Amino acid sequence: MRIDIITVSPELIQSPFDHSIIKRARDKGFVEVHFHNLRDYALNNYGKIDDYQFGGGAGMVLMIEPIDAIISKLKAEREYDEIIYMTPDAPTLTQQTANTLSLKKNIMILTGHYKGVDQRVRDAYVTKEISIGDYVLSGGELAAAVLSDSIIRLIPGVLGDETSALTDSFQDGLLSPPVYTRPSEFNGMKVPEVLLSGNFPKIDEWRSEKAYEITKRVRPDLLDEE
Ligand code: 6GU
Repeated sequence: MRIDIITVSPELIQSPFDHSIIKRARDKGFVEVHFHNLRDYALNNYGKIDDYQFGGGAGMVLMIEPIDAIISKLKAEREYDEIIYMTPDAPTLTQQTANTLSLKKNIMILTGHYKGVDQRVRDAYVTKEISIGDYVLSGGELAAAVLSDSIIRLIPGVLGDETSALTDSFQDGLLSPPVYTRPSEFNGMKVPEVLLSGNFPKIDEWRSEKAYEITKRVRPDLLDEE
């Protein structure tokens, strides 16, 4: 997979890609991530990429020309499965969306800043818009890192233990059950007996029950959706 990220602040987004599972995925060639600084496509030597909004109102709007320049350049080099715009006024990212995107070949992610981008960018180029939740961030960079992480870890082969992504919270519509490791007792706090029993059908059953219990308690809305 190849992910191209267009941003005003590459330095704000790069570090999550240099650690842990995502770094390993890049090192092993499962994913290539390229960052493009929108300022390199500015209209003039002052690096102008934004302007006041027509009709008045606070906040600057990212202009269409620099964005057109970088998107056109990338599109001439390869075909993109999706051109995604990160914005709070969009459908919320779900595990299902991450699953679907993890099977794509080339993805472009455009991150907004200030008041966002000129609507014509969204109308003309963007094929999918994604928010990461009902709150506002100062820019789309962190959201793009979140989206990329959720996708990259699902690329077949990235997680060593192939089953581990399948047992994630949300993958079966439920949150994850609690986990424990050694010691089996700490300051009088004991690990549930069943997990030490070696009885795997019983352990599976306990985990399913717990997953259901926890989902019902903290995210009952997930059960309603079924
Ligand atoms: Cl994608 N961008 C911004 N700026 N804020 C957000 C968001 C995105 N998703 C949730 N809040």
